[in-house]
Amino acid sequence: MTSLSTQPHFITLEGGEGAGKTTVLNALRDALQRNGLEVVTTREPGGTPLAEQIRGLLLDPSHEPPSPETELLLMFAARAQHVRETILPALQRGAWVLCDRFTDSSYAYQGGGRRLDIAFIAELERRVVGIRPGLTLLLDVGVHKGRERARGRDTSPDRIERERDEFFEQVRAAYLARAQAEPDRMRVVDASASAEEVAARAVALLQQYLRSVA
Ligand code: Z5A
Repeated sequence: MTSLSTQPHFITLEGGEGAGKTTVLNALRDALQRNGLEVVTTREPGGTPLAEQIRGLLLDPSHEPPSPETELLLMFAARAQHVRETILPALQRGAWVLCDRFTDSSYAYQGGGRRLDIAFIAELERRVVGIRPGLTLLLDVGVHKGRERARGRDTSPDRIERERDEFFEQVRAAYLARAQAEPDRMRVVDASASAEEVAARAVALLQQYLRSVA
């Protein structure tokens, strides 16, 4: 694999902590199913038994922190497995795939947050992943507000959730820069409103997208 193909039936959700991806994912799944479509929902890192084990390694705060390079390569190792075992087989049989995070997360967290070389991430994306989503919804919320929401839910934050606000500001800036560079694929949803309102905005963007690919 050395190039990237856009998969129109592949939709991803992105955003910082507490952006509300879970609620939106459920609303998008329901909307697709109401249109009579088969939907596979999945997440990253994870989405296969092996990739879920890699997720455990990545988020466990009890061992020594991985170097940024280790973190990046583990994200891509999990993704390589996920694409081949879950995403491509589903797309090939005609299902729609809704994924909570994908390669944009690596650009935002490992590129923006950890300051790793974007060209290296792009090379991994081409060689290891080979696909990109037709539509990505970026749920954008201020770092403080998002972290407050996540704190309300988490009893024990994972390793990445323990980072400083400054890290998450860099992640947010990287996401917004990507959305600005690819406005057709990546649509920004203001996620500071109520969960119902955010889900309704996301579903409206999905309906618009479905009309455009019909
Ligand atoms: N990561 C990476 O670094 N590189 C990569 O390539 C990939 C991932 C793929 C695990 O992801 C970590 O891996 C993640 C990025 C990194 N680390 N961080 N941070 P994850 O998706 O499993 O973890 P997460 O982003 O921390 O998930 P999250 O905090 O659960 O975000 P969310 O799914 O968007 O939030 P939520 O569970 O839907 O909502 C959080 C709480 O807020 C919950 O109590 C909701 O009821 C509440 N909520 C949600 N929406 C609202 C609104 N609109 N108003 C009020 N309250 C709300």
